[in-house]
Amino acid sequence: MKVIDEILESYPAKVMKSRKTHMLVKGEGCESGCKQKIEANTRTMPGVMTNRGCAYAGCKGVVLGPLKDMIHIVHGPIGCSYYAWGTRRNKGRINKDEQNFLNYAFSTDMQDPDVVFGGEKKLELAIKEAVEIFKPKAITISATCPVGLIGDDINAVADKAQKEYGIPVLAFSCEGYKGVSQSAGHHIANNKLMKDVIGKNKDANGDGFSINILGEYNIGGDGWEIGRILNKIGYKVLSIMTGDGTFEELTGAHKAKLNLVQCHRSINYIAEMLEKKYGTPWLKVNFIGVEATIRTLRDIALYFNDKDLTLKTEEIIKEEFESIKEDMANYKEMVQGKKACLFVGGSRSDHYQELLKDIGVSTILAGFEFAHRDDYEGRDIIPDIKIDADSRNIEELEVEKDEKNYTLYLTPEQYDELKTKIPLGNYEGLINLSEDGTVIVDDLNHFETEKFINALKPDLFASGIKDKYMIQKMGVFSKQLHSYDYSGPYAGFKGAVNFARDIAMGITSPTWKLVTPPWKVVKPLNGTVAVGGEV
Ligand code: CFM
Repeated sequence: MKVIDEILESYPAKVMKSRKTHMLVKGEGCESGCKQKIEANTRTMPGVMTNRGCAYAGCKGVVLGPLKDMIHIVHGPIGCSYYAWGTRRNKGRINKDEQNFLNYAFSTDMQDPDVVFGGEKKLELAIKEAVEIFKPKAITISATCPVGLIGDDINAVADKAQKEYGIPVLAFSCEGYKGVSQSAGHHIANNKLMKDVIGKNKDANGDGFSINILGEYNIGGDGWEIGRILNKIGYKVLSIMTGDGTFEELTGAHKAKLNLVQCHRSINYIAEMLEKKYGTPWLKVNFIGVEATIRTLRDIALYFNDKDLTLKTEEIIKEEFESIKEDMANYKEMVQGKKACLFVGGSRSDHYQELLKDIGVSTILAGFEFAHRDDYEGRDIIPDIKIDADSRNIEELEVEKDEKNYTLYLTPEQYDELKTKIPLGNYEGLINLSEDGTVIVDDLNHFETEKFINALKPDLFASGIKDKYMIQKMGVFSKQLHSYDYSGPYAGFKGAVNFARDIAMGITSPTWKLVTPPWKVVKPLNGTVAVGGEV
């Protein structure tokens, strides 16, 4: 594709060589249906303006942060805390007498002397204070970069505090530099939750159509809309990992009969480990999109294979669909035929393609910030992924079969048969799910974003706060798909209408034609550039 060649040609040789492996056009040079390869989960080139976050963001910000009945202490300078504070992950509901600390930010507020002389004492005091004031059920400690650099032993502090206060105190060595992006932090959080939290409630009950929802973080209330639909059908949701989730629920999550995986990237480790340890299969689902939600609900019903449940599923699908049909059709009429680019973290660029399709908007570019090759190419390439030094940094937790709690809902034969019909234990990946001709880019940067916008002329560029305003100054509507621009929910049936409304409103706004970007108004500075030489 011309624009890709242009982008690559403007790079220095070394950058060009690397970036070349991170982009492709679906189906190009692959007409006979071959598998396309993309490089991912590697270091961003120094000097490139990436949208990625850090390992701490993935651990504390994404996976641990939404667990509302735990206190999450950040051991580090206050800036790191501010960055990972609740904001759009603070949607939690509680019943009377339950604990919710989502709106607090707990930090040790490390200062220069703590970096010089060590911060362990300060951390001990912070835990003491938190226990005395809030009496939480459990505490997490997340390490930020300086903690790892000076060598504070947060595990020792956590062990000591756990003995002293009699509650679980879990230390996460998720220093920002632990990986090439937030993805490393997801893995670190998954490992410890699996080791020290999930399965600890020996009296947990998994009767009925019990499920967990993994990789759903309740952004904009998505988890609530998903829960509403599932409860209506008759499922028993044991836990949500981790949106509006609790420590308490996680301890009994091992009893579920099926795990649904919404965001594959952030939680596939737990999904895999649960299957190995307890026999619970996982199913890749997508609640983003009307058609996607309907398909997902039917897939879940197929797994449980119960006559009444299947009938109820169809009844609810019909009822919900009827209630939104007209609104969806109206919005579709307003935006049909428009083109979108999607660039989000590690799963939404795939999920949102389906919702956009519902309203007639096609995706012409899709990319992830920090996904791995399996999120692009599908899980069957996992054995071919080369483990590099950066990935080796993070422990591959080995779990063993828990003989006492290991149960199979399906016989191995039933499992194999069903696997041919629904994505049981499988994720096909972004490339396979995209239409031919879609540009697929990993770790897109600002320079490339501008180039692609100029060449592809999308009507919508869905991304995040780091490039939203740069895009809008170019006269293109930009929708944040991380925070939803504080709108939502966008999941399920009712959420789809919210999304369609927001997109129709954005695309049809006359504003974009009126925008004159600052670089067209402000003249470049004139004058001779000093080049050195004689004075
Ligand atoms: Fe999963 Fe997420 Fe995402 Fe993600 Fe994120 Fe996120 Fe995201 Mo922002 S867990 S990968 S690390 S769906 S915070 S709720 S929106 S980049 S696409």
